[in-house]
Amino acid sequence: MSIRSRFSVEKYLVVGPENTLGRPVPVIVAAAVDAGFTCVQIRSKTASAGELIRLCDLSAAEIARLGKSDDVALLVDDRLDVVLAAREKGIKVDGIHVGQSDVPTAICRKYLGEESIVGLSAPVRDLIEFVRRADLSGIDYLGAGPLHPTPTKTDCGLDETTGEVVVRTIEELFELARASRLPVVVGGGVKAADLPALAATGVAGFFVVSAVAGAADPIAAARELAAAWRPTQSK
Ligand code: TZP
Ligand code: MG
Repeated sequence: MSIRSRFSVEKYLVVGPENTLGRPVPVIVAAAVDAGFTCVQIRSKTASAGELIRLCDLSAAEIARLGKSDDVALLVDDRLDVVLAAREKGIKVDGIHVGQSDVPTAICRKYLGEESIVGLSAPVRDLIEFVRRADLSGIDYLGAGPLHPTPTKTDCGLDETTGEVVVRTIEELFELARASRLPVVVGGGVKAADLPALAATGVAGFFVVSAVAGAADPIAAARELAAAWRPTQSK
């Protein structure tokens, strides 16, 4: 059975070298996976393709060392070329996450195959309309955010016509969880204190960068987040 049919976005780490306060990315990945995180995305806007491939290799090795290669999905943000090259080298990368203006999901699916995971960031505006009306076939989950404005990705939720950052309200996330047939993972400024209210909306999971990668003690932080997530339902 491929990981596509049983992976979970419940507890989702996004990380790249610019987020770790100088600590190695695989160390942060291991902290999260050991704490029970279910999905890892390698994301960097500064690393070269070669560096990203190396980070995939080392992260996949950490996930394997912890005995979780069949359960914890390893994804790459944006870089279809990196996923393909890593796989050519025999590295277990399970899929890709793309945004609205990145390589189209259908192209990702075509090149990565049916067993891969393809995630998509939801648009800033008209989110509920989008999940009701868009053709989401071939997509495995939706990312939505930010819950709070975040310095990690200042254009998250940015409406380019108004220059305003649009945050997701808890009420909107309730509606989104009900309207979406795909699992929805929510991030952007998420901290442990947000998780009870977020879980109560019925969304499938949360994603974080700095709450783990920027923590003084990433192991303790990942454990605190994992313990604070109490899902009300799963999709
Ligand atoms: N996508 C939407 S917001 C975000 C990404 C990668 C960054 C979230 O970072 P943080 O540090 O958890 O606010
Ligand atoms: Mg992108």
